[in-house]
Amino acid sequence: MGTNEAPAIAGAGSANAGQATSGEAPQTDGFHLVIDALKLNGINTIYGLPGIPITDLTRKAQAEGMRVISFRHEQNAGNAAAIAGFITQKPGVCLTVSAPGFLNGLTALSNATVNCFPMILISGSSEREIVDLQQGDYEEMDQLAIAKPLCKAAFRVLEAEDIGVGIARAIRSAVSGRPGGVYLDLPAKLFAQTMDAVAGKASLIEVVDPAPRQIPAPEAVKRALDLLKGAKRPLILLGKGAAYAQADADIRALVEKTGIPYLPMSMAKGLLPDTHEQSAAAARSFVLPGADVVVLIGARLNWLLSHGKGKTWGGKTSKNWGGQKFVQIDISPTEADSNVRIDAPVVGDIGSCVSALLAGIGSNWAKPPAEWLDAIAAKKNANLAKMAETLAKDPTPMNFHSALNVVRDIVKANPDAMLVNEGANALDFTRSIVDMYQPRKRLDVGTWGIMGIGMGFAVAAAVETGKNVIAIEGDSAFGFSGMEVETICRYNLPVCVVVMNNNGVYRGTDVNPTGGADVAPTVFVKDARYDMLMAAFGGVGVRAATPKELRAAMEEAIRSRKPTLINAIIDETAGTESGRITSLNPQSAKKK
Ligand code: ADP
Ligand code: TPW
Ligand code: MG
Repeated sequence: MGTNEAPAIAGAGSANAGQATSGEAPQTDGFHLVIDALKLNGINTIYGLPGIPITDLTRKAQAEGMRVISFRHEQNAGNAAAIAGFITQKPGVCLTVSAPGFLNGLTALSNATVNCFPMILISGSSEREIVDLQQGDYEEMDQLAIAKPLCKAAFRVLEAEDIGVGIARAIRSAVSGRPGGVYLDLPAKLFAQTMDAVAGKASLIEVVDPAPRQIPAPEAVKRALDLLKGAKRPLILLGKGAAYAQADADIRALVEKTGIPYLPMSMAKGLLPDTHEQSAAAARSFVLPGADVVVLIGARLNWLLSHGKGKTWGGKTSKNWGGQKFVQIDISPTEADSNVRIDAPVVGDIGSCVSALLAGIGSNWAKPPAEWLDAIAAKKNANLAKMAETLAKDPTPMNFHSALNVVRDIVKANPDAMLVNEGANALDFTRSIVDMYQPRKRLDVGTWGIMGIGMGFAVAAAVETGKNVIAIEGDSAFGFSGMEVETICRYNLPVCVVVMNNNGVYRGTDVNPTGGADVAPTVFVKDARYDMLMAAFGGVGVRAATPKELRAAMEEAIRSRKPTLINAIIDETAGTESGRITSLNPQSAKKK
């Protein structure tokens, strides 16, 4: 940095610009202060898309040694930043242009917040004095106001000397307490502001202890242990908060020392290997209504857990409570009682809470009654045997099971590969068929069940971990971010996309009831060649109609680490409406 960095807007200096113009004192500017502040805090990657007013920020960031991953649509860059945050516990940064670019990134910011992933959306914005008088500036929009209700915190920096504080506040807000998305608004003029380089450096903040431990109260830990001691049919539920917390060894010790069966939520799969003998995943519909005390670790009792009540939990109607008592370990004190009574809330960070529980458990904790464990084992083994039978079939055309049986083997042989997953049937079948063996390897549609995370997550998973990435995508789901296969090829990332091509949303068999020329709303072009899309950008495209072809293509993709897209031809009649959540689909009561 230095005096050759001429401000793009003449005279647009901050109050400090005056002192900066005197003599030969080296200067810095808004561009460099943003870059330096991020780097000072160990943030070395930006996911974004250039344009006014942040084009030069992307160039200068790259020049200063940051990795700048440029996308084809901001939503995908935002999803990449969000999942980078989940994987690393450091906020992922997404950088966009003003109004439309900002709005494109906003879905990802909002989704990150809902999922408790730390990210920072930094958007350039237009000139305040014009925007605020609504005089019609280029890409005019009051971005800060729009972002506020959709994220955890939102800030704007107007003066170059405040950039350090702005970035520090954004980082702390994203990762402390319950993690989430933060919006940082940087008006165009800020970037060109100059100030004395020494003063600029001094204005930056290296955030100390950005996500401080939050130690649970001893009486809360005791209350939880007392409740657990009396349990006859205890169950542990691991959520993605537990995966995020990176307290893997202690969580495993808690499960194993207590001998309590556990259920992993989707993104907690692999926290303990899915093949662990205490996993009750294959007996889910037995253990939820059967349990008497349930320990929630970083999992909310939202729709994914039927709100902790109703038939799933043994309640008589959808409103009835099943009678379970709950321990809830969560960093957010207001999460308790959100749906049903929480008898023992343990508020703190999961690492501290689990280690406090472990200390209280000691070495001679009584295992759960054999009656409970045996009943679970019987259910589980019966269900696993049924599944094995289904997976052994080799129907023509290939269906979800026979295709995913291949993916299951490939993941087993490559347990450190990252798995990205979206779709409806393509999601639900993958979740139940493909075992995970290591923590934070499964990345999916999360709390909203959002489509479109696929390629953004895949890019970040590859960039952040350097591991092979396997993305199992419904053909509809893939379409939301499919253009990023160019990005995958451009950065030569080891991503193997498998499109589960059943010619449409849920199924490819719907017909237009009017007999008109338009196809049904859920149906796509038949036998679409998604593989050619990857080939168009220099990657490897394969059409696989049999498990054998799929296996060969996946093995080669893993071996070569070349960008690969496998168009897996799936029986178009195989899927069900909305996959596993058919019951949430409103149906007209009116009979024709
Ligand atoms: P899932 O969808 O897997 O059930 P959720 O997203 O519903 O998981 O729940 C995650 C929970 O984990 C949130 O309530 C969040 O507050 C909590 N959480 C996230 N990180 C931590 C942490 N480090 N310590 C404690 N709780 C955490
Ligand atoms: C942002 C609604 C849920 S699942 C899905 C849609 C459109 C696609 C299902 O088809 P796909 O999977 O991917 O081919 P499969 O295997 O069942 O055929 N827009 C957003 N998010 C959601 N969840 C939807 C729409 C939806
Ligand atoms: Mg489909």
